[in-house]
Amino acid sequence: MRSVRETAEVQVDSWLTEDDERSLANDVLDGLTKPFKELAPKHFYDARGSELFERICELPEYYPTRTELGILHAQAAGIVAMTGAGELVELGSGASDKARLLLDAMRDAGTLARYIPLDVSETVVNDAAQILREDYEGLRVHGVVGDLERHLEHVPDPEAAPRLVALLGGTIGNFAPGTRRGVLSKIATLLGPEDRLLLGTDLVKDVHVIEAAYNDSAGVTAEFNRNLLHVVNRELDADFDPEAFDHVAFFDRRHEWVEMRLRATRPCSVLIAELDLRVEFAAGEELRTEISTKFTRERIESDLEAAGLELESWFTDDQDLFAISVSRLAG
Ligand code: SAH
Ligand code: AVI
Repeated sequence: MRSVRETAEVQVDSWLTEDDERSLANDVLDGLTKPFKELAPKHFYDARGSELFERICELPEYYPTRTELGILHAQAAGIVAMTGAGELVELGSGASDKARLLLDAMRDAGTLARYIPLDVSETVVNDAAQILREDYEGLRVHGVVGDLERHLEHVPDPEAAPRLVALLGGTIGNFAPGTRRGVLSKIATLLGPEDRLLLGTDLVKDVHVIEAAYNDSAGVTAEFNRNLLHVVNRELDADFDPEAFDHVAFFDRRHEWVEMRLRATRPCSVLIAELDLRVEFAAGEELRTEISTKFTRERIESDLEAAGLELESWFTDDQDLFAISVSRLAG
């Protein structure tokens, strides 16, 4: 563990070590040698990728962010009153904008004590820790830079009050179905009987609305998608030409998820020097970069149940675009 920042009120620990640089290398080795090439979406989020994601959140076509913010706006006070929560653990915290609504509610209830953001992106954890510390008097922030698939045991132990563990934005939908249940099971180990999981999930809806959200007219999602190639170029000394790849995003009705892919517009021979690996792309060949699952209430309930959790409350918007579920350890 590397301590990235430490003052009386702010501590940020990084669990991303040299091994984690190898995690990208190993993922690239596995993913680019498969018959159908694939890379994990967690590698999008270097500083530029996190910035591009924040721009996506502002796009008119990208409904999830504003819809989830609306739900939180309406429900945060009730959730805090129901749980008496004084701590917020946020997994995949990004810019921590949504956390503010929960922190405001805890402050208003007089219970606010500590915020624990965890993200793979060091810049977002550091920036959020600094800004939130300034904005909330007396708040302690303990940031964790790490991978929520591997570093959840480094989330600090609870202190006095019950806590909320939040995974918002629909990020759970970016994991494949089996991995998703594994992630939820690990998250369940963070919960005591008084604690609650807040899970933000995008819902199944009109396919045109979904596909527009991933094919915005300003091309920001396309740049976000290509950023993965910039990351591999920089981190592994590769020579992808990102402009030789088209952004592709479509809704797969059978799996009920969006697939984002990068399609080679011409034959490409790519050298990944650090791995001593040459990868060939035929013209038209695709690399899958992300799935983004769209849920039904039934599917969420069965995933929660498989992870030893039970649904307690279900909050959605008036068009049923997005949902926030509150769940607890199954009794
Ligand atoms: N929660 C925010 C950000 C969502 S974007 C919101 O709702 O707007 C997804 C965030 O999850 C990014 O900040 C990304 O860096 C982080 N992330 C993605 N995969 C992760 C992983 N495996 N472990 C930890 N963080 C991850
Ligand atoms: C972070 N995650 C939930 C986003 C999503 O919608 O699946 C990432 C994203 N990909 C393209 N646009 C946004």
